[in-house]
Amino acid sequence: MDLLSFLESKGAEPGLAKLIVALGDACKIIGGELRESLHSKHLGTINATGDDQIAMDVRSDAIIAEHMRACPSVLLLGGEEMAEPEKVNLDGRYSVFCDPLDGSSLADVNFSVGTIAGIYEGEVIGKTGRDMVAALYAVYGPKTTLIVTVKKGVHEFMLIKGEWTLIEESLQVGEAKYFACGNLRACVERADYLKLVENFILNKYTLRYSGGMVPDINHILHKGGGIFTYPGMPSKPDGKLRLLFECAPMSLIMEEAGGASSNGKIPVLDLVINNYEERTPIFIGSKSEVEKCAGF
Ligand code: FDP
Repeated sequence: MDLLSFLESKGAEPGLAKLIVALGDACKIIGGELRESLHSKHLGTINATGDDQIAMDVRSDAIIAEHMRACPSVLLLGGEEMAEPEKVNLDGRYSVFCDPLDGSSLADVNFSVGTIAGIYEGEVIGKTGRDMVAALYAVYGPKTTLIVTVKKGVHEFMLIKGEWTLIEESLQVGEAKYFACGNLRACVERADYLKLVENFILNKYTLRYSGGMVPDINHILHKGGGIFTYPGMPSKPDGKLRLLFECAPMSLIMEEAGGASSNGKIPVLDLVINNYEERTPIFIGSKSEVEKCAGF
């Protein structure tokens, strides 16, 4: 089944369904350009939210923006490469927050990278991740895939002969002993994180960590469980990962698949959005593993 028919069958409002299809079209182009161009060199520039940029970051941002500007239902477009969200259509219904190329520091070594997006009705300040109406991520690996939720489960499409084709319905996250611990540098500043990591090792968990949030979380979804962590530390209390266009959409997808996500105290989806760039620590994956992390 193609993406539009599938979204309609899940009851997605027509403007939302078309918006997701437009994001899917943008991801097709980003995936194609990643495969066939040499855009992974560092530019020596820093983006609006403080990261080093490669040419493909800038290009991916332009591809997403072009597709969103052509979509009448988009009100606001914000994301990793933009200082302030752009007002796209004053009578648009949805705000889209997007990380056009997550994990771009891995592009030069040919690891999997991805695009993440969260979609809200209206403005987002003062709302929480629970107000999202849909979230998705694309994975650019040996296969190009798209994981989507319109809050009716989590479903996977694969790019086959240029079309997004449904390959798996209702992905489920239960329990599995895989760990992906980001920001291990935090162990130097906080003994609790070192103890948590030691607990995974001593309990014979299998390490599966790529350094890219998208493939690391995709691993949990496909192996039916596990945990991804990126804590804060005294010198950087909120960690690195952005709430609006990394942690919130991934948390919606994880909860919809039966998993959980926390900042160590409360569910990431319950965090109130105060500004467009805010960051949050994150512990995401199997329910019992997220509880274990909070305990530590
Ligand atoms: P990247 O900087 O390569 O874009 O937020 C982006 C992210 O990658 C995540 O995909 C990844 O999990 C994390 O940063 C890795 O951070 P460290 O460089 O601190 O390990």
